[in-house]
Formats: sequence, structure tokens, C-alpha cells
Amino acid sequence: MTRITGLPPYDPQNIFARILRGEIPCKRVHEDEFALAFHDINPQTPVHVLVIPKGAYVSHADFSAHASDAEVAGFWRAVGRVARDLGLESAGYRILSNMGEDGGQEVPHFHVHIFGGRRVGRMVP
Ligand code: IU
Repeated sequence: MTRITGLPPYDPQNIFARILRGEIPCKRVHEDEFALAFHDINPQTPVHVLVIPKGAYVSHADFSAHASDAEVAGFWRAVGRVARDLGLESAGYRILSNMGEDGGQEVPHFHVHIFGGRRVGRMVP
């Protein structure tokens, strides 16, 4: 498949790649064929979990363009399942993914934040 242009190459030494390889520990909440979920090291809300795909994708732009349908479905099902298993569904929660420089992305492996456990209110960019 042709890779979309303008994206940085995937860095296999990024911190989430190292977590996926088991080189760095994490507080895991879920793992399956497509995704790993773990508690953010610097939580912004009482519940702050990151969900990352097993595949090597820099960002949502990369993932949405290049992941297989099975990977996309498996990943997003994992996001929903994690939120459900954390007991966030009845009160609600926020999912967010920072993408690239303007989006404030720090770790160059696609990840979705799940914020919950308190009222997070409406999103203000
Ligand atoms: P961002 O969307 O790329 O800005 O988010 C990166 C997140 O990864 C941020 O919330 C960090 O606290 C979190 N994190 C982590 O959980 N463990 C780490 O070792 C590192 C960052 I470095």
C-alpha cells in the first residue's frame, strides 16, 4: 500500500513501542490481539487510560489510512470495552487523540486517551 506523505516515519524506540515489547512496565487494564490499554503515568482525571494499537502507527492519520479493517474494528472495539470495563459508561467519559504538532501529540505511536471518573464538561479546543 502507498503510504500517505507528510507523516514522520515510525520510530520503533518510542516509549509505547517499548511498552508493547515489554521493555518498560505499564499498569495494564486490557490487552487483546489488536490493542493494549494502560493507565496514563500522569493522570489528568481520576480515570485516565491510554489505548494503543498493537501495530506500528504514528498517529490517527497513519492508523486510519493504513491499518486493516480488522485492526481498525478491533482497536475501536477495545476502546469501547475498556471504558465499559472501567465502569465509565453510565456517567460518561471523553475519548481524545492528539495528532501531530498542532494537535499536541507527544508520543509518536497512535493512542486514544480515555478520561473519566469526574465531570469533564464540554470540550474547548
Ligand atoms: P499525547 O497525546 O501524545 O500528548 O499523550 C501522551 C501521554 O502519554 C501523556 O498523557 C503522558 O502522560 C503519557 N505517558 C505515559 O503514560 N507513560 C510514559 O512513559 C510517557 C507518557 I513518556
